[in-house]
Amino acid sequence: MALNYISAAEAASLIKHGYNIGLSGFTPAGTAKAVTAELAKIAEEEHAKGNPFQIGIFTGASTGDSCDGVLTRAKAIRYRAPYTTNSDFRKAVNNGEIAYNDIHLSQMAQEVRYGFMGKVDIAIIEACEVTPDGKIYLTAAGGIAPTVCRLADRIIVELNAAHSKNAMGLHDVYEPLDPPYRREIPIYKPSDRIGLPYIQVDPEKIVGVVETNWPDEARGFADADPLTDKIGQNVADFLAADMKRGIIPSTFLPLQSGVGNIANAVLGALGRDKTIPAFEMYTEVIQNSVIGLIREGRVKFGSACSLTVTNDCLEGIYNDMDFFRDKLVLRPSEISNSPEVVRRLGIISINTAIEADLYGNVNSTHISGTKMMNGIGGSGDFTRNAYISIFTCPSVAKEGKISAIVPMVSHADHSEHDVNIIITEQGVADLRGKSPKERAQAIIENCVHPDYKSILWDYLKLTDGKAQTPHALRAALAMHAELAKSGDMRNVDWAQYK
Ligand code: 0RQ
Repeated sequence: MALNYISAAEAASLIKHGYNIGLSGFTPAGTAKAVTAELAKIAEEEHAKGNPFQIGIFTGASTGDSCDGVLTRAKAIRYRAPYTTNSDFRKAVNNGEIAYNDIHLSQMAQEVRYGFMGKVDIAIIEACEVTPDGKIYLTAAGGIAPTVCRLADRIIVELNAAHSKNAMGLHDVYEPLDPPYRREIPIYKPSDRIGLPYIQVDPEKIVGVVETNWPDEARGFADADPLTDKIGQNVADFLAADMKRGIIPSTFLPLQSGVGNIANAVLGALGRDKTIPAFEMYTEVIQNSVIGLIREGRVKFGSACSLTVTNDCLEGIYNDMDFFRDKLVLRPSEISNSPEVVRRLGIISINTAIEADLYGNVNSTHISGTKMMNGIGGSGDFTRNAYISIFTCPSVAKEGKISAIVPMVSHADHSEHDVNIIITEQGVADLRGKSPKERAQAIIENCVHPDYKSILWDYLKLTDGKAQTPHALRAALAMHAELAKSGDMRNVDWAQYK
């Protein structure tokens, strides 16, 4: 069957008010761009005519501005899942304008398959190649593309020349069976390949191929600074010490690392610490720093869902595929983040917290308990199942007005049962094998900023100190209330809670 080449505007016109669209991509890598940008224009035109026009978006993780950004500004999104980082979307969500379902990334594809979020009307898939017999070769991310391709009534392919055809072969496309007859995902080491290098679809479902030349919209990250460097060094020193005393095998264990400046600094420090042997990554996002470490031989293999790298870095990979082909694999998010595989491989997970409490509960998503920041992303997939789960964060935010360590988290994403280690620039709190009261002591002594140490010790004095998890309930969120009142948690006055 011949492929039907159409414009982005023609493709967008196939999407109607009330539809759910399923997108390729994971972070701005590999996501649809041209059709969603045209769709925003249609929404604005319809709204100008007084007609409703809103859709549901199912995708792998965050997207770029040409998807979440333009569609949010056009007020075209009714519902969206999962993770996003777009600031306009964030504002709209916190204004109550969009229904945002923030779920674990490993669960997104299966929850769409189970029908929890409704039907997928149209899939929009970015590809570097598509064949008349229905083979779609993805670009820089796996995401939920295989699932939405299979479930959607119709598929639009964005054939993006900004991604080299050298990307063919990077992917390992595999969709697990659904319960009750689910089998194990047969990945026994990060480099195992278990699927196909393309998505096979019924060619009849491909209603249009849109040719584009639109680079990914991945953000660059700020250079490391003394604070992120110190956090990174603390992580590297902690892992090296754990290896020295035999808790981590001398061959080391595969690493997962979150996204952002701290993650980059952590990887930089691990790369430099030659007491740690060259290691593997089984992670969701590969950033520039990992590509550098692969080139240097410090990272032996990288398994991920996306290459969330700057465009010059991506071009470097595509131009050097002979080198990278046996050192990288991209997987769908339900495989890259699979709890089963994470536990089997013994992953060391490293993610960033917004705040943590005295007992080791972590908030990754909500500012002061109510306002969505980004979402849980894959942090829960890895943390709950890791060999060692680590959270990092600066000890204070906003010039010291906010302590990242609080008596009780204002929103809980990762519970005390899942969090092993908390690391700030101040030091390392090793919570493994400790009771809640011992954990509180370790966290205050090692992680809290000097401005807040006595404040948190004084909080504990408000409790009887005997209970399994001592709390003074009326005062547990007083530091957050103080922030809302005076703009500075340091002004909290415990006297009124005695
Ligand atoms: O504010 O942007 O105004 O400067 O939050 O904080 O320190 O720059 O750190 O960019 O790494 O983001 C947890 C949000 C950290 C992120 C979070 C303010 C702070 C700053 C950003 P400004 P930093 P980061 C992989 C795994 C959840 C998902 C996850 C995240 C801004 O890492 O979304 O782990 N993680 N996914 O000032 C008020 C506090 C604050 C605070 C920080 N306690 N109160 N504001 N900030 N702490 C990714 C995927 O899954 C794809």
